[in-house]
Parts: sequence; C-alpha cells; structure tokens
Amino acid sequence: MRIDIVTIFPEFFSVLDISLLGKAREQGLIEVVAHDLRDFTHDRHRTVDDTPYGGGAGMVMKPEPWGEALDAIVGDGASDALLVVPSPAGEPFTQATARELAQEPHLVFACGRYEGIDQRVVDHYETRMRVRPISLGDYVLNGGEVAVMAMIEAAGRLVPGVVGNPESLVEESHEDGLLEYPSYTKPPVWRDLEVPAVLRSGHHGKVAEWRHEQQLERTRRVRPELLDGRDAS
Ligand code: 6GU
Repeated sequence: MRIDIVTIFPEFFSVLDISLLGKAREQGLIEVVAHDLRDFTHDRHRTVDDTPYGGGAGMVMKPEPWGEALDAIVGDGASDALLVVPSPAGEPFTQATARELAQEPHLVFACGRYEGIDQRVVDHYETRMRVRPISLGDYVLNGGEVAVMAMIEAAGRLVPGVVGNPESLVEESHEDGLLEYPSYTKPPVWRDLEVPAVLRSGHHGKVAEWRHEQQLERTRRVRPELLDGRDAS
C-alpha cells in the first residue's frame, strides 16, 4: 500500500517510523510519504490560507497549493487512488471504514487546518478520482493530522502481514460489532483480586461462552446502541 499525506506539518508524521507501522514500512508492506503543502506555494511567505468569502471567523485554505500538490501526487488526469479528506463534517470513521481503506493500493490524505479547505478542491477532485471526507468523531480538532494518524494506524494494521498473528485481529472490540472481553495474565491473584476461575479451568467451551457473555454484558452497559438491530437472544 502506498500512502501520501499533504500537510503543513510533514514532520508530525515522523512517529510513523516507530512501532508496528514502522516495521511494516521497513518490510515494504506500506510506503508512506508526507508532503509539505507550502512547497507548492510561489510567494515569499509561502501562503496557504486566506479570509473566507462571505465573512466569518478564521481562515480558509487556498485552492491553488492544494491543486498543485495533489496533481504532483496523482497526475493531472483520472486516478485510481482514493483521496481521503479528514473533516468534522465527513462521514464517521468506523472499523468498517478501516477495513475498506486497508484494501486500497493508494491512499492520499489531504490534511486541512484553519476552517478547512476551499470547497472547490473536493468538487474538482471528485471529477477525477474517488473522494471521501471522513470524520474521526463528533468533536473538533485543530487540523486533520491527528485524525489521519488514527486512520493510518487503524487501516494499516489490517493490511495483510502488518500484524504478525492475524488471529489477534478477529477477537478485538468492534470486529464482530461488540466490545472485547476482559483479559487477564499471571499472577492468578493480585492485590486480592482473582482471575476468574473459568479462565483457569482449561475448559475451552466454557471459556468461549464466558467471554461471549462478557462481551454482551460490557456492550449493553457501555455502548447499548451497538446492540440495536441485533438478535436479542
Ligand atoms: Cl477528521 N478533522 C478535524 N479537523 N476535526 C475533527 C475530525 C477531523 N474528526 C473529528 N474532528
């Protein structure tokens, strides 16, 4: 998978060199390049924003640097790449979105700052490629960078080969629409708290049944809306 990121803070993405995704990059499974939007300006101050038409607070990102940067990445015609635009006004990012992004051979992320990017950038690239404005959740971040980092981590670990044991991907929160069950390791007693006996019984059927009950109980208590539309039994 190839990932291009356009941002005014390319150095922000140096943390991708470490941890699990750093290894995936060393192995050539994922190639990530962060581009500096200001490299596509032509004025002395490397200006990327201007005041909004119609008035209002804040600044809007100018379309010209975005057009030059994105053309440099995808060419000047139609592209098979998917352009992801992080925005609190986008569709919500879920585990299903992460699975879809993980299937894409080429992702381009356009990180806006200020009050967002001139709408014509999305309108134009929609005529040449698939564009998805995506929100991390119902709260406001100062820019798309942190959101893109989360999306890359969630999608990147689903790319085949990135997570060593693929089995560890299936029993996680959200993979089956439920929250995950609680986990325990040694010692069997810690500060008077015991590991549930069933987990030490060696009875695999009972363990599986207990874990599923825990998933349902936890989901009902913390995220009841995740159970809507599921078979009550
Ligand atoms: Cl994707 N971007 C920004 N700037 N704020 C957000 C967001 C994204 N998702 C939630 N808040």
